Amino acid sequence: MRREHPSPAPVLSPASRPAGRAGADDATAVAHPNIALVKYWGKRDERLVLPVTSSLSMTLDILPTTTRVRLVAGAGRDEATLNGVSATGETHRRITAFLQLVRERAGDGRRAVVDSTNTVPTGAGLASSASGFAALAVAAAAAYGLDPGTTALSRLARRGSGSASRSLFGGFAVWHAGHDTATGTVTGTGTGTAEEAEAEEAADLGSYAEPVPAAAGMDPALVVAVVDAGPKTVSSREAMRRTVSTSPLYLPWADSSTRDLADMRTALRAGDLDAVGEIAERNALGMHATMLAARPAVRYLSPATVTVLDTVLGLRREGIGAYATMDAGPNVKILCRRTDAPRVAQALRAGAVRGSVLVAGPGPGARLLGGER
Ligand code: 2P0
Repeated sequence: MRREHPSPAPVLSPASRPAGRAGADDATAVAHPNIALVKYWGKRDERLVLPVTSSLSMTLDILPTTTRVRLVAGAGRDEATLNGVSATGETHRRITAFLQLVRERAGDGRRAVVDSTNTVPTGAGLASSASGFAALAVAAAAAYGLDPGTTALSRLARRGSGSASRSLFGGFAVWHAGHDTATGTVTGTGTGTAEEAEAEEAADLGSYAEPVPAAAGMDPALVVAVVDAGPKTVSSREAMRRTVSTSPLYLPWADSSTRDLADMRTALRAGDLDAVGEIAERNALGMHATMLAARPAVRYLSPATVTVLDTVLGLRREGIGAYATMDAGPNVKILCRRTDAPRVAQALRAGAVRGSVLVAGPGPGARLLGGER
């Protein structure tokens, strides 16, 4: 793994190290963010976090999240801190709801204390829910004594945040939507019959991530251009919901995304980085088009984003294979060959990007610190 930008190893003082065995009541895990090359945009079931389409990502070797879960006998509620700050409101609600799932599976009602640390540069504006819920899934499962295997952990992480299912794995990972068509049936809401519960369980079982084979010689890098570190005005959860329910472009994109995924797998197997980049760029631009057509429109891309897109086009005209992808925000991630990453980073710094420019390579999957994963 490369370290062009130092990837801080998760630092735990000896006193804070967990015992490192399943069911130790105290476990710490580390997970890295991932960037989708074929995007997840839209749920067919909000409660189970089942996506409309399958997606495919690269896990990064920078910006890990380290999360410790300690079980506390007799506590009345879960406590959580993120970078030392107490979680409140929606953030606390999501963490507690997630821990509740783990408690139900473990048959252990004890509440937990969660301490999570991101190494994202302050205000870098990069999503941390993927690495955050992946690390929480691994640490909480170990603390509560569950050892379900990586596929089930991926399904569990999905319930916290869809993209977290992919951060269980290193390198490239595909998250299966879990049904055959982009416009699959919406599953039940959990309030219905035994048949509905059975259908829900089947849908849940079918939606997980797994590693995707890629040719060894490809050597990709993702150059992250932070053009705006501010908070987003519309959450990705709300933006997805609005896009699915109001955008006339949503279903055509979902349909084309299914083809993009098949093409992407072929390009990765062949080690064809230019094809990988072209597919990733068209898939991301299409996703943003669906949002622009939502009512009211969701527009994450800023003038600075468009300037970076021009820089990327300029690099391509010079013969450098550089391809852009954007998520629920204005920042741009540029896929290129590792050998071209310094040139790409330099072009970005010379151009529009006033914020940080980070260079990432393929990173590792989530793991428990202390031995067993
Ligand atoms: C992705 N994004 O595939 C897409 C592309 C943003 C744009 O996954 O509602 O935080 O928690 O399942 O995973 C961001 O959405 O959403 C995301 P929830 P999540 O990476």
